[in-house]
Amino acid sequence: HRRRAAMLAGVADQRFVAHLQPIVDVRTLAVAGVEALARWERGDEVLSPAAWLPLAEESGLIVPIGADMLRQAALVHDRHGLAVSVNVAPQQLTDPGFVATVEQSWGARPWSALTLEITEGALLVTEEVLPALVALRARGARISLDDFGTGFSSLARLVDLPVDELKIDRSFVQALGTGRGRAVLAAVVELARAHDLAVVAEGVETPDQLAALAGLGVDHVQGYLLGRPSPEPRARAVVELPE
Ligand code: G
Ligand code: G
Ligand code: MN
Ligand code: NA
Repeated sequence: HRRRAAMLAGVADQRFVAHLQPIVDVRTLAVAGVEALARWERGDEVLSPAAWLPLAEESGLIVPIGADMLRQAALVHDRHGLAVSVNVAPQQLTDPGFVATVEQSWGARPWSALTLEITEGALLVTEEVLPALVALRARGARISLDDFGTGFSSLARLVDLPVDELKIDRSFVQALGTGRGRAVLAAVVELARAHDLAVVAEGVETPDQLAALAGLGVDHVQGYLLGRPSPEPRARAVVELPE
């Protein structure tokens, strides 16, 4: 209860802060947008979701935390003109006020600059989450299937869902060193193409991974090689294109 009270106070004091990680065009390395990743700035500590997300979900506080992330995403768009991707928890999607919360946060901003990241698991657990996604997508928001490939679901089923983008989990990027890993990703990219889905690869840490992903034809890349999450977005990726 004490941890829950501390978390509630943190929400009220707006201590859950969006750190921003660049999402980069795989060919030009231009910054195409940023992912907002929540950090709890508690005293001198900066706590990653691993330290507090389970309790936030258990207590339901992920709903107001998520609403505050949407508020911050809109400010990021205003300040930097960037497209922003926001992680959305299943509990937010099933909350009756969610569509109105997103509409109020994003207001008259261009809807194509807002991407909502939903995990594959969340989307498949219950069809209950679909109406909110359909409504927000009709508004113009983009829907991204986060951690794609970790959910053991059939690809055929996934592409029938209301999604615009596949965000390939970093475990697949790590497997790129092997011929088999490369073949799996090639199949995913082909599937995405066939269904007009954009492809983002996350967890890109090495130049070899970046080159392989460019070769496979993904659209965007994200990872420590391109830039770590930080409170202020950077204007360009940290790596340089080879001459
Ligand atoms: O930023 P980091 O790698 O520590 O994130 C760890 C996990 O927490 C990731 O799965 C990420 O999707 C999740 N996460 C980060 N920010 C948010 C958020 O604002 N809302 C939700 N629901 N999950 C988030
Ligand atoms: O599940 P989701 O994709 O939202 O999680 C993003 C998480 O991955 C964030 O916690 C972020 O800090 C982390 N992350 C981002 N880039 C890298 C990377 O290159 N390597 C690793 N190991 N983690 C990363
Ligand atoms: Mn994400
Ligand atoms: Na992910």
